[in-house]
Amino acid sequence: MKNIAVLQVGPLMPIVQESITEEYGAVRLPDPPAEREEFLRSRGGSFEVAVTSGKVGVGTELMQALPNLRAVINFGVGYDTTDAAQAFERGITVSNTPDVLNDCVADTAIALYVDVLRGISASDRFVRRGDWLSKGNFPLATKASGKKVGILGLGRIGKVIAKRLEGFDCEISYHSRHPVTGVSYRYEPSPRDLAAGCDVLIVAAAGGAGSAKLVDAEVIAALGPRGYLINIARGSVVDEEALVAALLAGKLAGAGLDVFADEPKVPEDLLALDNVVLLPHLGSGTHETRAAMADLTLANLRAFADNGSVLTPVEP
Ligand code: 8YV
Repeated sequence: MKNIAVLQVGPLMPIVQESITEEYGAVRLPDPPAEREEFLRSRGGSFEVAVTSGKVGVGTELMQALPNLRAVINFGVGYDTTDAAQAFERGITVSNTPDVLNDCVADTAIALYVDVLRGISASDRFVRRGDWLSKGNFPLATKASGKKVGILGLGRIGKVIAKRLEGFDCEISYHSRHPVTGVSYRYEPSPRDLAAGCDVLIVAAAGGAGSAKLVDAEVIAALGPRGYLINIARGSVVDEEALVAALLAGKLAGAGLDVFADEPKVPEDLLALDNVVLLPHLGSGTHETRAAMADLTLANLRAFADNGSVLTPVEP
């Protein structure tokens, strides 16, 4: 067993959990609040590395209760649940699992895109209800090819989504904090300008304080009643109340959502809407991609244990 004290924070894939327990004797942080508090009081100072997932993370208070923490190894590309600012201030290394999930998350964005515009899930329900027999043809939908698509956040995943949309002959524009070099897509100076100039807005920006409610009521209004919103990033990037209000009022044509503000809770009002496709945050959820994420998570932990640095660090 290697000589580094590892804390498991939250549930992990069985292969990751088994490996960190076998190789490092990792200890799981208790979930019940009273037990957790006592555990951290008596043992918090002993852990050097925390292994967690993007879903749970090492938040502000937990990080404070781990005074000798040197690394947070995060399963997932998103690390918005971890207090990265505190980590960087304290010189704590943070790693994530970039790139290995680009294909699957981009595929999910495209699946939502085609589904929402063409009404695939809605028409599946139509067939199952027997409406094809009793009501006749399914109503006409919206063409998916050749649309103007705006991508909010042209990072690793955003670029793969754009590449897939080129195959649909889409005209692609984007907004990121800075224009991205080496791409031919049109840069828009703000989320509002991006939304005003496209038919479909795809949210692919990282979560966290910097992107909170970047898609607000004004951006949704700019997208307009013929516009569609797809979100495969984080629920926090969209003002969910404004989104629901626009959909209920017919001020947005439809939405495809893999992520929500308070998962696994989904706004009740969306459940009855046929122009909305709702997924349970499954963007990276394939055997192949989760295995690759597990491998990278373990490789980061092993590299840190062996030489004090990780393979895919999060940059401050
Ligand atoms: C994971 C994700 O489901 O990588 C991410 O940021 O959102 C997903 O791939 C999640 O992080 C696992 O906790």
